[in-house]
Amino acid sequence: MVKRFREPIYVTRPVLPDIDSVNDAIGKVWVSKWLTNGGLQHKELEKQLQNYLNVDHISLFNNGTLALVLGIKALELTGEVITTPFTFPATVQALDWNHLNPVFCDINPKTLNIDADKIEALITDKTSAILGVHVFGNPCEVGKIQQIADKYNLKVIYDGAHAFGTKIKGKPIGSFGDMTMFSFHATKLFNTVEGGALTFHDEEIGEKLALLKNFGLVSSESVVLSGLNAKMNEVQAAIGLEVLKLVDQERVRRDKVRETYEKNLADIPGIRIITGLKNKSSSYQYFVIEIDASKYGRTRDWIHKELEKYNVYTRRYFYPLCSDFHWYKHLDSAQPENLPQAQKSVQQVLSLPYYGDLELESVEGICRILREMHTSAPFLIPIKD
Ligand code: T4K
Repeated sequence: MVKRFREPIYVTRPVLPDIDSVNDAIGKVWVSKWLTNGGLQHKELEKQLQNYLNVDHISLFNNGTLALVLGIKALELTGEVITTPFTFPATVQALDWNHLNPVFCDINPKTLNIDADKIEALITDKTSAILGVHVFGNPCEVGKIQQIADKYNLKVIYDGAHAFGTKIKGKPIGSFGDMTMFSFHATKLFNTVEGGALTFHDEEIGEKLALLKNFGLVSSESVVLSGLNAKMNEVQAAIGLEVLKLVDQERVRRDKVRETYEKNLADIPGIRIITGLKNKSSSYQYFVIEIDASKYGRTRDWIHKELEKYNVYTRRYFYPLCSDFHWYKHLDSAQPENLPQAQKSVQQVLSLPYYGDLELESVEGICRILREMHTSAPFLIPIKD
């Protein structure tokens, strides 16, 4: 019999530097009396992240969503953008804010990313870009996507909110496509409390982004375009510099958590691990499984609810599908028969608790619960010796 955990176990916890180091970092900001609008902390974080992510250019923002909204604006897209329905609402909301129409493409059953083989059939004369998401840190098929984009002269943007530090065959994830967005929200591997960034190749885009995130001001009395306020402030940047010191160590700790889950879940029928990448190929952002109810004996939703009785709070990222939002439901590409894999995966996917501080004993406990739920499933006949 597995016991209920005394303290709640959440899907994730933020990476937190020691409070004294945070106080010292914020102290420097206070002494400078420079709190925002591109101060020293901002400059330093930008430099260190450009180096860490190994990218040509980077621009920091106050969150990932506004980074994506303004990145899309900077690329001057029009008409339709082909994207995935299996993502966080922010991905498609960034299109909405740019008055662009999403065209939903079904997903790959293994990676749960946009299915590169289904993109071409969705291209029309209104298509201006492909917006892929590296879901749970698993990379999209960047080669195939770029080939399609080159053939039809489309831009490629990646939502890499989950992909901090991932590499594809040694190449940094932020170097693919025209632009990649990263989220530095509290729940991300690297956080600045709230925050985000865009990485890109074109220096001119960098100049445009600098204007877009600062009201379009080219000088104190000259406004050249319609922008927003989307700047990262000095306190966020100062905290980010402290968190960045901990990221490599956090990756090692999360690798142990991943290993423990994998060892303990390996032989439970009906469970497939989606986020099994290791080392530099992994962002160590989430640990996600897929439940095949016909083999496991229980549905994903049943497990999700039942685990709460044990004080374990999993998440059904990304439920519901974006294509089911009431303002998209009428679109042709949003019809369930056009998205069979996404419709299936959205019923099966579950994010398990995952963070460096999670004790390995707790991971073993969660796996024991998952095993017991399977063995006690109603339709299963106990195997006799
Ligand atoms: N694109 C994609 C693919 C994304 O996943 C996201 C964000 C974005 C774009 C947009 O990026 P940002 O604009 O957010 O930078 C969370 C995050 O708020 C969101 O950033 C993230 N994706 C999404 C997948 O997850 P919720 O609604 O699940 O967060 P919440 O508050 O329920 O937190 C989850 C758990 O984390 C809590 O149960 C406990 C723990 N937690 C949370 C916070 C905020 C803490 O322990 N401490 C905390 O401070 O959205």
